[in-house]
Amino acid sequence: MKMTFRWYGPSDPVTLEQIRQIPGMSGIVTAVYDVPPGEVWPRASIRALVDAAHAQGLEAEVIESVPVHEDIKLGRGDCDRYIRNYAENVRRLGEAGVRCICYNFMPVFDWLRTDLHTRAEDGSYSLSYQPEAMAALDPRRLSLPGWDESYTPDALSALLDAYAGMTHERLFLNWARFLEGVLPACGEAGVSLAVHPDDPPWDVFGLPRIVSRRADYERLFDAFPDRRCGVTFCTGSLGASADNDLPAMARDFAAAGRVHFAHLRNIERGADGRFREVAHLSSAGSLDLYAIVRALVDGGFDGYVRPDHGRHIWGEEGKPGYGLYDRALGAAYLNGLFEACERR
Ligand code: DNO
Repeated sequence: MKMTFRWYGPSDPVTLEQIRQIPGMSGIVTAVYDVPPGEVWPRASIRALVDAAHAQGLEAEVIESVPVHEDIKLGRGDCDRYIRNYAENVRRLGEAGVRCICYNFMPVFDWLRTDLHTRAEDGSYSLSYQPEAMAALDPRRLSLPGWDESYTPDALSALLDAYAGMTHERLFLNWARFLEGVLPACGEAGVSLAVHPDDPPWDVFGLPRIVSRRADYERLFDAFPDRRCGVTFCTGSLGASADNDLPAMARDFAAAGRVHFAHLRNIERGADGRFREVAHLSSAGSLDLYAIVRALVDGGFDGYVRPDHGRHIWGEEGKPGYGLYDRALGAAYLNGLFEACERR
């Protein structure tokens, strides 16, 4: 495996100089952030990211994310042009040495939490999700980080209207059309696609979600035998549902050659879908990170890993989930788990 760290570009308060000092870091996970979803990324912007990483002795082989335009998910309007643009991004990223692209296929909203500053007893802060707070939210007026915040309230309303009547089945067919358009470029460019699971892994605000359960993955793998059509195994997302058997899924998906990227973190699950993000250690939450890493390794996993959301500790402030300290502690812990599991 290759241990990586997410970096939000030159405006990220966490610097490349800091990232390179975390033991075992092979590279960064990043993206071009100033191009609207659906458009082609300028080669110069891609180059600048790669060069910045290389200048610090880090690789830039993973992109998270190239966003999928809503017209593709809706199967409407300019969707074929957006699919062609996506394929062009895959080729350009491949030319620049990128090997893995993470994306998601969640309608409108990316990851959702109801509180970004939940205080734990030890004084650290983390993200959490409470179903009753969720029920009180009006999706048309929502303003939480974690998804495209550039929508005006009117644009967001129009988009939600466009999804009226969208079914799981139609969404899957639109996903398949996207993959048929993009996978040939992945083959040419030597790039793997790694779909991120729905977070949380259930429908929200009446919008269907289709990357939540083992059966969703089995359908994808059956429809697309090409291993480049793969997954980002995100433990915190999938693990929010107690129905997902993470070690079994990790082992089986890795053995099928589909896990190109793993987001590893822990959560503490409560009743009725509530959860709170915690430190990475198995003992800190509901997920057995040791069993998951063991399963990935047993399945032959040889992809990219990153510590996912950290808590805010030691007074650090900044982007929710993406401070330096707790993610660095997470990386150190995960390096230990992998070393123990990989050494026989
Ligand atoms: C949250 C991330 C997600 C992820 C996208 C991938 O912290 O895991 O926002 O980047 O869903 O497209």
